[in-house]
Amino acid sequence: MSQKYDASQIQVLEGLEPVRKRPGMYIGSTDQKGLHHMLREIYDNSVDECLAGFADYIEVTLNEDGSATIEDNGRGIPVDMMPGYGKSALEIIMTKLHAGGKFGGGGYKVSGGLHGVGSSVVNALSSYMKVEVMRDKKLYVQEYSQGKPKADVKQVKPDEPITKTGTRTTFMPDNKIFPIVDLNYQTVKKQLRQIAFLTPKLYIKLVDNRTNEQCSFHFEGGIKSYVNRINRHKKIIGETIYIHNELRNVFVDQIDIEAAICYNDDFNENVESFVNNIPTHEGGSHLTGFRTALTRSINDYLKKIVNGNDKNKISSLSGEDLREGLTAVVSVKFDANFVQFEGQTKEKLGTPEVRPLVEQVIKEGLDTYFEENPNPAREVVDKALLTAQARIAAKKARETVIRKGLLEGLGLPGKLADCQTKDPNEAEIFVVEGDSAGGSAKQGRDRRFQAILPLFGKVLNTERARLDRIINSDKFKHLIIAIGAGIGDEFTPDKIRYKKIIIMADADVDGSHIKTLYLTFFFRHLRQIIENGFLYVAVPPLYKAVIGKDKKYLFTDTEKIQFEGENQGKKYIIQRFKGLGEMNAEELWETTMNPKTRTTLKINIDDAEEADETFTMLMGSEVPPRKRFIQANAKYANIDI
Ligand code: 0RA
Repeated sequence: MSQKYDASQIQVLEGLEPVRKRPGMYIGSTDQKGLHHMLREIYDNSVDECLAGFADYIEVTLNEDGSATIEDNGRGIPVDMMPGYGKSALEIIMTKLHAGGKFGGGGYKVSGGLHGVGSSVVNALSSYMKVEVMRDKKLYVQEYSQGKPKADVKQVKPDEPITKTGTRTTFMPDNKIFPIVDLNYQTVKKQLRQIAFLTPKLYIKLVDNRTNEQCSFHFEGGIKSYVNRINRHKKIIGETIYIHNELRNVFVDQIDIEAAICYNDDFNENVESFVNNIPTHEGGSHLTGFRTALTRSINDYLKKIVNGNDKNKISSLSGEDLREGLTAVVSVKFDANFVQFEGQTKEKLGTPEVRPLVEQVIKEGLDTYFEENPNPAREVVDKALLTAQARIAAKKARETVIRKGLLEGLGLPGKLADCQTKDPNEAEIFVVEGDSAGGSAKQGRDRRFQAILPLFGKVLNTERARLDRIINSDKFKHLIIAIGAGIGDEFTPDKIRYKKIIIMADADVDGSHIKTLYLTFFFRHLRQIIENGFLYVAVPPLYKAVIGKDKKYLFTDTEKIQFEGENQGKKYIIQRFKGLGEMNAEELWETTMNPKTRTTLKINIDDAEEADETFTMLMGSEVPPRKRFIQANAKYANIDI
């Protein structure tokens, strides 16, 4: 790490032609996710520079023209000539695939982006890009178009004397590649907040010049602050435990391991894991090591404090008992060259050597903590013992429920209007709130492949409900049976009857509450459905505009204002849909159900997690945050999901 870098250490591979041919191969996709990934690729380099100890400030600006600028106060990308290339290192880094992605001997590169592809890929997929480097009191600039340099790297006269070092990159995502070039302030804000939690040395600022919004992040407490944030509306048990250590190892060279752990009084678990600051939603070897250590350490401590004569006491806790109410952030950092990602979405750490290392560090850290902090330790153990007792009782209850054939024997719910196809790849099910909307949906659908399940009535508060109660609630029971794959331990993905499950609710506050509830339910009890990309929400229009014989549906208030602006002098009528039930079958089909004309939003784990947070706040055990939230939002009466 201490070795000096220069141009000769950067390995050069190939040109950028393949990137524009198959962008998805390099950035995953060209939708909103891929677009935001572009930005992340750029600032990850700045984060690397911070992790290497040379930068502590990153500023991200979303510019009015749709481009973005990322500036850091690192050493500045090297601009000296590359031996054997006759070109500046900067140009090679920006125009060659993988150049700068992997360093030669001595370069310990950590973050390297989701796919570790680096700046050149972003350059290739940008209609315009500019890199400004401040080094040696000089300013160097190079500009590009679709990855091709417009001229050699030039030293230019700065507006003001250069007193610092750093790199400033501006890029405009190419609208020939990305159908929508609209970087979302909230999405970027969330990403940067997470980076700041994971990189406590860093100061991050985000500015949106389109809306004049801005925010700054710096968390000295790092992932400990992160866990405290997760629990900010919860009642915690004990306190947040923080463990950190760095190991050397023949397989992964050097590895930095840290975890922050805290229990709360909920039934659910919320553990987030990261490898080199990249979220690993599917877990992997680091998380396995963490869980093993947690179970072993708490059980060791339990054995120490338990009275050997008391035969009624539970003598060992299962991993499941220790999950209830667990919140934790587990973060490991090691040389990106040894990182193997696997799983459905490449969000699972392979690298088996990491497991025992994490286990060792966490076990030692927890053992020491329990030894030195008997009071909070006792609280955690007592909670786990209670969970174990409840689990044993609930298991008995559940077995009775399942044995009674509550889920299997019953057949499909009477309210379900099933589709004709039995092929889950073609079949979709609309979960519709309310009987009148359900009626329109049944009439309007294409029965060959669309099923309708109208559900009605109060949704059970799954926040505090155990699985056996959820199975017994009518609403979710019908949904679980219709989907066909069971729930909890009994979940069998092969039995899924529809690979598109579309939640359809009104475009108002109640509708958004209902969506939150369903998303929370899936997030907690049928997470695999979200992970497989099977969950969607429908987007119904808010208004119908009629001009003479023509009609147009308007989906947002912005669209309505635009529409009104376009019609000066022309006569038109705008009708507001108060709910889905107000639309007739034809309207519902045209706007919300017909795959050719509708919009659906695919729900990802982040969306569901956010819904879960909102839900916790609204329904959870802590009253004050809910009250604050409702008061603060009463005027707008709008809950974003
Ligand atoms: C390679 C070597 C050096 C710095 C960097 C890359 C670097 C890259 C980026 C990308 C964004 N910000 C960055 N900051 C630094 C070290 C050069 C030296 O030895 O001074």
